[in-house]
Amino acid sequence: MPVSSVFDTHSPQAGAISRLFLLSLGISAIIFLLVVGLVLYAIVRYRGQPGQEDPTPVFGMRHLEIAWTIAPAVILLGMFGLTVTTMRATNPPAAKEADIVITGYQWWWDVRYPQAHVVTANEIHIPVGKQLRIELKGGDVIHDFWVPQLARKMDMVPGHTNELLLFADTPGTYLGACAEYCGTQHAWMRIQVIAQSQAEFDSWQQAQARGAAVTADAAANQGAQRFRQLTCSSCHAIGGTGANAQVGPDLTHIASRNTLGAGIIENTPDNLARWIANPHAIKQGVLMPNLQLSDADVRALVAYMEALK
Ligand code: HEC
Ligand SMILES: [Cu+2]
Repeated sequence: MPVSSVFDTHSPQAGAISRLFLLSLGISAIIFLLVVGLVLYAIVRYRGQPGQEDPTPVFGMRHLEIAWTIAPAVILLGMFGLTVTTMRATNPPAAKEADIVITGYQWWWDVRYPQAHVVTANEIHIPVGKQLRIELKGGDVIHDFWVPQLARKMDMVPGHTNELLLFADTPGTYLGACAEYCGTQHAWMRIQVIAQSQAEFDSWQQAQARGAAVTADAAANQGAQRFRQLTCSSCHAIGGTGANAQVGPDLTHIASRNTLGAGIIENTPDNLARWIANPHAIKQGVLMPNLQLSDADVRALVAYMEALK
């Protein structure tokens, strides 16, 4: 699994946020050490001695009071200025068509590329070195999109579209998560951003834009038929087959994804079978029902999904 550290940023906007964070951490550390140091010094230096009289109390000290009013005011003003600059650096420029539209659902992400007519889920492919404009929406409750190494953190609110810039300077897989508690499986609402060279990205996008693969495999065709009969198609879309419901993730190219259930398990044939047989055993409370399928149905459905490259 790739790691995701706020200290290892890969975009100008994430870098700006990280620098501001480190600066405020540094300033806070200095103030903390100063206060604790002075308290410790006073405790030791002015500790009571046997037979000593009480010291005379001191009231007011204008110079000191002016100093400790002005110093924090200057620090706060400075931080305010830097925060405004950072916000400017991380906000997208004035309205332009979105490159990717991401909608948060309990507990997965719907990902659309409107210009290329591509729909996928939980894994966002992007070309390296390009500032992409992302629209964020909430499909049911409030979610929050956060990929710390690449972009700022942003709420996904039902009925309101938010925007952010997504950029990666190096190819790789960057992890993110929902950062706004949204119900039982909030912790397993993970997202991957897969940054690729422009050529790799283009061929991925072309493959995703095609309808579902057609195979001659008997088991896979049996699975396709069961998919329609078993009401899978009342929740899932598979491009080019007439299944176009959007309650759950689009499955047109499910076999091309790394994970299932928004990152909870790797996408292998065995795991796919476990998921279809009973998704609740893997992701408790998930909004896909346990359809009590026979082993034969599970096998056929897995053969079908594995063909959906
Ligand atoms: C009531 C709606 C509903 C029905 C019916 C349903 N699903 Fe799902 N399915 C979902 C939802 C919602 C998710 C996403 C769950 C999550 O990750 O939290 C999902 C996830 C999946 C995934 C994982 C996709 C991914 O990218 O992570 C697969 C595979 C899948 N369903 C296959 C099926 C099959 C096969 C059937 C029929 C036997 C079926 N589903 C029936 C709602 C449904
Ligand atoms: Cu959440």
